[in-house]
Amino acid sequence: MDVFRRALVRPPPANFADGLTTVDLGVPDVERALAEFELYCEALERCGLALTRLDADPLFPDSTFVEDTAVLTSRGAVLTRPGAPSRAGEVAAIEQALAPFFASPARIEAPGTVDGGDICEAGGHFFIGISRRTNAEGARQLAAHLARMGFTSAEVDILGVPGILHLKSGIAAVSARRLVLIDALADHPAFRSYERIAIDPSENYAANCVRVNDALLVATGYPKFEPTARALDLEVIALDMSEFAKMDGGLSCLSLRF
Ligand code: CIR
Repeated sequence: MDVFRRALVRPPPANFADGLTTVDLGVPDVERALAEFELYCEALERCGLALTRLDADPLFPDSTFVEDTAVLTSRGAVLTRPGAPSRAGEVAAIEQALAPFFASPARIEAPGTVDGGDICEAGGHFFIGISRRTNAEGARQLAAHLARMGFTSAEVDILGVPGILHLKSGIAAVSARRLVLIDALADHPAFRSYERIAIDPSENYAANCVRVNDALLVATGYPKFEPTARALDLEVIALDMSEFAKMDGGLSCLSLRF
């Protein structure tokens, strides 16, 4: 797995509750979301990452979910074109913030759309989810950019998979060869050659865990997954994601790691 040294983060704005959501978990409490966000940032720092913190931006209520605006690799960056029109303007600030670290990033062009949440890397191979946010043209452009950098990729169509917004709502790579998967994705041919760790269907949200160097960030409140996570020989850092879950967000969405 790549060693991460930095991450880009952005706190939720005061109007966070005006963002997009498909779930019915209630209205997020912004004060509480900010407290969860701070603990998330502390966890990344404990993993050795230096954080670039952008200011909150009320023009974009979903802008705390920075992961969707770029695909960062060890060999270059691709700025995305988010699939939700209300989020398209989020990319400009991210482009500026990444400029010191990534010279001449590639970008997804219209009519392509890609949300970073649909992209999962496992040891130099990228799974690209086709979803309501990432379309076939966006996937094609991204695959070509990745190929130019020397990476391989495979598409995974999640349009028929109920209950997940992005591919990474249902999958995480905990090592180059080992994936955590929800049941609905477990038998997909793209994952056949991997060691697969199953998520109990009552705990699908737990699939969005994040490997950061020698640690695994997991969401609190998933008692079936927690012992599995603890058996992986990684430091497990459990974080409360209650307010972000209300807006369809998970652990991976809150940072761009590189
Ligand atoms: C959205 O609908 O775009 C946000 N409310 C949630 C985005 C979550 N991002 C992610 O899973 N990568």
